[in-house]
Amino acid sequence: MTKRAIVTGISGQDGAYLAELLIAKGYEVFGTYRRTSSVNFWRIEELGIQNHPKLHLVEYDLTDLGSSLNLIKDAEPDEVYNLAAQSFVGVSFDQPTTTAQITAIGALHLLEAIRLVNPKIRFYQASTSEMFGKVQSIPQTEDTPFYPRSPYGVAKLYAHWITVNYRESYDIFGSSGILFNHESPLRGREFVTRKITDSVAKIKLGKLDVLELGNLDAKRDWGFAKEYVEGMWRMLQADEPDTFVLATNRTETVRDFVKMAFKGAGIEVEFRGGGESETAIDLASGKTVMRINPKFYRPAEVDLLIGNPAKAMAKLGWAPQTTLEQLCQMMVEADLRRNKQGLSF
Ligand code: NDP
Ligand code: GDR
Repeated sequence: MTKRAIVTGISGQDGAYLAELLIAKGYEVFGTYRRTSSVNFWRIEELGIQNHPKLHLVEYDLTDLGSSLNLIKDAEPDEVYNLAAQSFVGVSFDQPTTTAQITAIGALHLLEAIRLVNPKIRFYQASTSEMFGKVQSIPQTEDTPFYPRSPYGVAKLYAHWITVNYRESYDIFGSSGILFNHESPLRGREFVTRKITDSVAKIKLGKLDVLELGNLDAKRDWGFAKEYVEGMWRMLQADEPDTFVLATNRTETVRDFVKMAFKGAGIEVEFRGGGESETAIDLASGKTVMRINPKFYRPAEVDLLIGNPAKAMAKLGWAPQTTLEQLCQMMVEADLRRNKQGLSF
């Protein structure tokens, strides 16, 4: 029988890749989007699935319990993937209440709807390495204690524990994927990797002079989003619900990624100075192509993330494949193409 899945957040990076994967596996997919004055489906358009007969676009808001009940009743899913969130850490400091309502309570709404309508539905919660925050051990695993450092991290921690709680209290198949940063050409431009690759492409094409960034010392474990959504699916095919880390077990600084991206566009840069005065110079032209703007600093920072995906490798047969160099190159090339075509998303 054809399986049915709800993917909340179809307009986001992971929602688009997951919908593509599930359609390829023969699922009937119900992808949710929010009503706005101008809905933007550029990601599923890039993937060429926006008009696929197996993809049904459903208007839905995670902050509304009634909307969650109707969604679960109407779609009659076998699986629900909760990817919707206010997912930008920086914004969560400015909008902590909205972040909590969407990112924390939103997950509870879906779990309540599942409990009331059909507790046999399998549920995936998009948890995050941001829950480790001020890390308590290196590398981080499923057993590392949490210490979130932003309203976003705190909200995600609630969603994570309520998923575990519904698993233990009501026997709901709720699995939580603690995913480390994952990027792609479909990443939003406010996140640092895509901001860098898009700006590097614009600098290369003479459309921008300087890239402005915040903390260059932050270290992240960056993987390829398309591989991470496969891990989400595998979690819901397992015999038992559980919690899994998906990561690459490699960490690099934002500075390293800047250098890699410029190199990918054929520009050799050298970093000079330090702190708020640090710059990157194009060695061929002598021009400054990157400088610090303190407005991009955060009130509290997550300094270092590196995850050990050994449990997912052993129990789900999942493993990251794409190196950071390959990922960065893929993103730079996509942004060069888009900028040449005058596309801005
Ligand atoms: P995006 O920010 O690209 O997508 C988030 C999605 O959530 C968008 O489709 C957005 O819709 C939707 N959304 C926001 N608020 C609501 C709401 N009130 N009701 C319904 N939908 C809403 O995130 P990613 O695709 O990168 O990430 C997917 C999930 O995984 C998120 O929950 C994120 O926090 C989590 N995560 C991501 C990681 C990463 O590195 N990418 C790592 C670990 C976890 P709209 O387009 O209308 O804003
Ligand atoms: P993150 O991703 O906070 O890890 O959350 P982001 O790309 O926003 O930041 C990564 C690091 O880069 C530093 N940084 C900057 N970040 C942004 N966005 N813009 C800048 O100009 C800039 N300069 C330096 C940040 O301070 C930070 O240290 C992402 C999101 O996808 C979350 O939803 C997800 O849960 C986590 O990854 C895992």
